[in-house]
Amino acid sequence: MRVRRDTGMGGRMEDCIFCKIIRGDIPVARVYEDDLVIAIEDIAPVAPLHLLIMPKKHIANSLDLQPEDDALIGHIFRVAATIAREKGVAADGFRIVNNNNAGAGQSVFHVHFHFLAGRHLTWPPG
Ligand code: IU
Repeated sequence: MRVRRDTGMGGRMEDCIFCKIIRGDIPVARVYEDDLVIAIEDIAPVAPLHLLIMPKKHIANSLDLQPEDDALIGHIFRVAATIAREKGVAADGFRIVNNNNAGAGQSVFHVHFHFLAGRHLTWPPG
């Protein structure tokens, strides 16, 4: 795989584990789904409610976003707010985290937003 250090780390969507989940090749329960995004439970939760909200479109990370993705990212934040209300965590607080590149902890190169709730979340994050 060609590594591009100035952008999201390339990678083919055929090999992308989140694309496989989105396509249904790997069966995973969907907490939320619409035409543009899915939300799933993280397999290694770090909070009582730890979801991953991701676009169905393969984008490696925020460095690869294009102007035409602006509405998509706004939509993801509104989906997060909807989920927060539906799960009853809106008032107590929730956090949205997007890691970009390995130095920030990104391990899956399909852009995704961690949705964390259900416990007191400290600041600054580690
Ligand atoms: P990161 O920000 O790229 O590190 O987040 C990737 C997350 O995806 C991480 O929290 C994993 O536990 C999670 N995850 C998952 O939920 N299911 C998977 O099949 C894989 C990773 I691979």
